[in-house]
Amino acid sequence: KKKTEILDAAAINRALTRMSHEILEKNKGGENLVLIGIKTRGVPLAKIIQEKIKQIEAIEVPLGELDITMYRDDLEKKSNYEDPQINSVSIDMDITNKQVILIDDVLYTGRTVRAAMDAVMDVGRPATIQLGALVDRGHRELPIRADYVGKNIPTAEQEIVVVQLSEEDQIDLVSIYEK
Ligand code: 3GP
Ligand code: 5GP
Ligand code: MG
Repeated sequence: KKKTEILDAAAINRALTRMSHEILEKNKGGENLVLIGIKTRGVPLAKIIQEKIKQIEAIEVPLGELDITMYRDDLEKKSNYEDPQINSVSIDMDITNKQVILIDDVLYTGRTVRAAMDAVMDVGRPATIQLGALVDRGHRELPIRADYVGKNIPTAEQEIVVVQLSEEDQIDLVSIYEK
């Protein structure tokens, strides 16, 4: 049941532009960056950021992908899950001494990001791992925070943040639903 539209296409685009500038500012340019999108919707977000960095600095930042699944038997009951599982790792570039930026659509408990950090550290030894999320909906269960946030959306546990991106959903929209 839809409640509110939080970000329209223009707002999503502006947030991603700002995050791209913040990434470049914090890392003093794009030379040593690697972007890693967390499937599904972290990947198109990472591609958009890659494209924006290309427009801003004329640098093509390499992009990898992680496929991580929550085995939450019931999405409505947060206590009922196992830890996220890594399904596939597609990181073809050398990440040694790189600034690795994980990109996900929604940051919630932090368990997916913890699993993503494990997967990255298995591949190599980056200089840093940073995190960008289009939406931070709160309710963290681990000491994890995002370095780059599109929008903080304080949510109730029973709410769902629905992220639609044109590459997957033919529309760019972030909205809140009641389960
Ligand atoms: P996405 O990352 O591919 O966009 O977590 C797997 C998918 O389930 C995510 O897809 C996300 O959009 C969707 N999802 C929607 N609401 C929730 C939720 O409350 N918890 C989790 N884990 N996933 C949710
Ligand atoms: P976490 O592991 O932080 O609990 O959840 C992060 C992952 O679950 C993200 O990849 C995200 O896609 C998904 N997720 C958790 N809550 C939501 C939500 O409310 N909306 C959407 N779209 N995804 C969510
Ligand atoms: Mg996601």
